[in-house]
Amino acid sequence: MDPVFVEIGTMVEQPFKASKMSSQLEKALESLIHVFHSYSSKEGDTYKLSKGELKSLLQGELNGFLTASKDPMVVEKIMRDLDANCDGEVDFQEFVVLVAALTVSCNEFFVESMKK
Ligand SMILES: [Ca+2]
Ligand SMILES: [Ca+2]
Repeated sequence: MDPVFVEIGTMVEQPFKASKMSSQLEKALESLIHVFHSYSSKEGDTYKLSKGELKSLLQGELNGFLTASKDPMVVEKIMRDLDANCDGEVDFQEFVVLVAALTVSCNEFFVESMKK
């Protein structure tokens, strides 16, 4: 693993174990984890999203984005894009790529709206 990530691991351990994740961003990270696991634990591997679980997560948590897409294959495409190691499931590390991409896009619209 990249050295900076190893360092982040040690930075996170103490506050996480002490349940001192209390800032707005820390809470956002925590809810990201909780949302992922509430869907990933429904069937098969507890720590990975099957295609069905990914679909429920998208429908339950990102329905606005999902319905904005006119593509009926959108779930399949997202699945294929996210499944970097091609094991047919989306683990947390693969999932955050989607979250990062959505966050970047949302921020672009946010910045745009601030200019007006
Ligand atoms: Ca699962
Ligand atoms: Ca995978």
